[in-house]
Amino acid sequence: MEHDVESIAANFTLDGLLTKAEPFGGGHINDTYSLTCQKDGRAKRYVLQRINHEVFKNPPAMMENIRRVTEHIRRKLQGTDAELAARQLEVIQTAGGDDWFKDPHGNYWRVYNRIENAVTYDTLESLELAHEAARMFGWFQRMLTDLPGGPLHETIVDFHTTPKRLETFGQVLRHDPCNRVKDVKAEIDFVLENAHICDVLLNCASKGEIPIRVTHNDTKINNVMLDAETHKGVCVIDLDTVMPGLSLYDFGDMVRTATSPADEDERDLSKVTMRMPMFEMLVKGFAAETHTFLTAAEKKYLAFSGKLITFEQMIRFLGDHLAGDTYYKIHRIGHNLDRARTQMELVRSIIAQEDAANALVDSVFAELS
Ligand code: GN1
Ligand code: MG
Repeated sequence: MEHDVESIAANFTLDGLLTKAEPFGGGHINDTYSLTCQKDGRAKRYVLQRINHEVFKNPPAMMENIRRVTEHIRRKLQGTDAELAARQLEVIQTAGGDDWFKDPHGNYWRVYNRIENAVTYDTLESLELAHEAARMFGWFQRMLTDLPGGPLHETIVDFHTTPKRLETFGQVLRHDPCNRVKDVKAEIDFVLENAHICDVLLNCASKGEIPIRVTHNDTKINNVMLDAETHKGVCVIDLDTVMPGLSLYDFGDMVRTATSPADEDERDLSKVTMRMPMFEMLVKGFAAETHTFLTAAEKKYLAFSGKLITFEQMIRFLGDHLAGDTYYKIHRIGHNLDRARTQMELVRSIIAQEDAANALVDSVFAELS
C-alpha cells in the first residue's frame, strides 16, 4: 500500500484492535482503504480515506459540511426510524476530537463507519433498483431542506458552473499542452455545437425560477447504498461535494450514470444509450420524494438536466485528456478520452429521445399533483 495506513488509522477512535487494512473502492479522486477491527470476537469495519487536497482545497471545511449533514440526517431519523438512523454515515473522530487527521506529509485523512449488508451498483440492471436509487437521492435532498446553521461551504468552487467548465476547456484547447487536440477534432466539434446549453439552468437560477438548495452534486448511481437482501435504500454516501447547488444537478448525474447499461469508460459505444424505461423509473423515484417542494422550472428541466450534466462531464473528461490527465485517476492511456466519448454518445442518445423524455416527466408530475 502506498501509505502507512496502520499508523494513520491509529489516530482515530476505532472500536477494537485493527487487524486488517486494504485498498477499497474505485473513486476517481480520493484514496480509500477498508479497515477491520476486532473486539470481543466481533469484527467492526471502517472506511479510511485520504482526502485529495489538490481537488478539495479546504478539507476541514469539507468535513464540517459532512458532519453537519450526517448529524442532521441521523437526528431526524432517530425519531422515525432508529434502525435506519444506525445505518447512516458517521464521521469517526480522532482521539483529539477532530473530524480529520493531518499526517506529517500534509495529507488529510478521515474515517467513516462501514455500512454493512449494503451494496452499490456501477450500472443498474433492474427497474426496481433504478426507482429506489433515485428515490434515495430525492430523499437525501428532502432530508436536507431544513438543515439548520446557514449555507454549507462550497467545497469546490463553481463545481457545476457549466459555463466555467467550458471556459476552462477552451483554455486547455488553446494551450494544447500535450499536443492531443489534433486527434480529437470530432469530440471538440461536438462540444462547440452544444455549448449553448451550458447556461440554461443558471439563467433560470438568476431569474429566481430555480432555487439554490443543499444538494449532493455527485450522484453517481454507485453513491447510493441499498440493502443487500431487500434492495431497499439505506443511505447516500460520498458526501464530499454536498454543498449549495441545484436540485437538477443531482437528477442529471443519475441520468448520466443509471440510464445507460454501459460503464462510464465503455469503449464499445454501441452499448451506450439512454434506456427510456430506466429514465422513467429515475423520474418516478426522484419525484416521489421531491414533488412537494420542486418548483415548476425544476420539474420542467428535469429531462434537460440529464443532457446538461452528461455534457458537462464530457467537457471535464475531454479537458482532462487534453491537459495530460491531471485530475481524474486513469488506469490506461486514453482513459479520459474513452470516458469523454461515452459521455458524448450518451448525450446524443438523450437528444434523440428528448421529446419523449419531457412528455414522460410531465405525465409523472401530473399524476402526483
Ligand atoms: C469524480 O471521485 P468520484 O468517482 O466520486 C468527480 C465527479 C465526477 C466523477 C465521474 C470531486 O467522482 O464530479 O462526476 O468522478 N468528483 C469530483 O466519474 O470531481
Ligand atoms: Mg465523489
